[in-house]
Amino acid sequence: TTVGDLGEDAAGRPVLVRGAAQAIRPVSKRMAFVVLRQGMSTVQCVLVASADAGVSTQMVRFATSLSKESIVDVEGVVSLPKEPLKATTQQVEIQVRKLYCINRAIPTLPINLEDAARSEAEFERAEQSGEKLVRVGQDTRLNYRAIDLRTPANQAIFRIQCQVENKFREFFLSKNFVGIHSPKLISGSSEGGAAVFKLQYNGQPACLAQSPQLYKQMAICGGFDRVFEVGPVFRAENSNTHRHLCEFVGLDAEMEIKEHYFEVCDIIDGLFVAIFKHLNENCKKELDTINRQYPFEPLKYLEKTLKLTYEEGIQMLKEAGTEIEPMGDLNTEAEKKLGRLVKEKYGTEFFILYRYPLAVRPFYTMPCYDDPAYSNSFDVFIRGEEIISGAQRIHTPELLTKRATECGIDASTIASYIESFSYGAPPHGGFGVGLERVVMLFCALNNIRKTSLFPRDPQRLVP
Ligand code: ATP
Ligand code: AMO
Repeated sequence: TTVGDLGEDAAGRPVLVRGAAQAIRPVSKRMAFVVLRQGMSTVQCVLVASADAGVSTQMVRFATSLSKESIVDVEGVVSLPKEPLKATTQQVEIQVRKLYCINRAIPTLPINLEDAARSEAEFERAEQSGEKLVRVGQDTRLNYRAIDLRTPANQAIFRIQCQVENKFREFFLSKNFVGIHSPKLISGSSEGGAAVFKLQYNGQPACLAQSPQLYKQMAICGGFDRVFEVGPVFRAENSNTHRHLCEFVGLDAEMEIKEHYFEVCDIIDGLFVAIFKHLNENCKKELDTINRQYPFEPLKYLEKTLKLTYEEGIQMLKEAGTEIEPMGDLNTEAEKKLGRLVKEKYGTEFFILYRYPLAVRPFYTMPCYDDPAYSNSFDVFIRGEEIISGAQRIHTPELLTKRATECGIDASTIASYIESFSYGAPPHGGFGVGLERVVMLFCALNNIRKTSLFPRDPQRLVP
């Protein structure tokens, strides 16, 4: 039996349920409650010593002697509760006939799950009423992630993450993209930056892929007109921020462009509107569960995604009193401010900013035909933070060599990539999304570590 499926229609039915004993409350020698949890759902189990039910006082004592989080099997009959139950639990009880302990947890866990599941508002209310509750810090949570992951909010976060990934795949398959897997052990940097993890590959220097960039483009050269990939991305980030991980899940796409790189933006528009709709319509339980611990406003987005030029963005910031170097990049603070301004003016927290200065984009980015100081590139923002970078790519070896050199990259280190464009290569473009960032920002969570199962940041390699 699945706890989440237990409803009033099950009343009177015998059931056998395995779960974790989340809370154990003795009432008397003859009576106790055990709250049993499976995933995001809990059900209250009632033990009452009675000869009719075959429940002895020893069994009640045994149940109350269990340590929290022990795994138990409960055999019993579903019943309607005598008193109203909390809205967060199943609205039926199980009258226990038999209870077996399958595996005991240690008596005192390093994290108290009830504390780990409380919202900030609960802590504040408790403080005001003089009750002492202990907040569970981020590091403690991550040190004992196997316990921390059991909170309802965490169970919901990773179900949402799975839905985003699944929708991403579904959407691309429906648009005739082919799923690919590019190598993660590669010979050099793919983004031109220094943030690479270096290693030895049978005596040769190598590194972990910073993105599938060069290989997804070479797949286009290889005759696949549309490809996507879901895979790990490694960045040797050297600072601790709320939105950078050293390993994250990259959702990447690359496609032939027929006339204009806005064809890529149209794919992003369709993809994300589909993802947001799906989450809002089909993941209500998960979103409500996250909301209870980490309250957030639903994301505001338009049916047709807003596109603004980088210049318009700079102008909006300028008018609001923020001076930005017009040909420089936006820093984190400016991105956030622009997010707020766009929300006020256009009523959306999801938008595309395009036509970035060429100088702030990677070497493979196509310069604008009308003004090569700008580029056919874009970033996409949720709640004022970047979730996507993308662009049209350079598809001629001459220009690619020139741009690599201008960006300080020795073209000989990426010779096979550059040569791929001399064998007949179509105009193309694509984009990369960070899965953890999408979930973090859709749910307005304040830290990317919350949306990574076992996060890797500059300090953390275990667990
Ligand atoms: P990516 O670099 O992969 O595109 P990003 O969110 O870091 O993702 P950028 O446009 O490079 O986007 O950076 C935007 C701003 O974020 C930078 O101006 C800088 O303020 C900040 N930033 C970027 N990387 C880091 C980092 N590793 N540590 C601290 N701050 C960073
Ligand atoms: P970029 O470097 O902007 O672009 O990365 C694409 C997206 O990946 C996410 N991201 C990160 N997420 C967590 N931790 C990090 N350290 C981190 N760095 C990036 C962000 C970002 O928008 N090759 C290009 C994409 C392309 O043009 O196709 C690229 O890698 O959500």
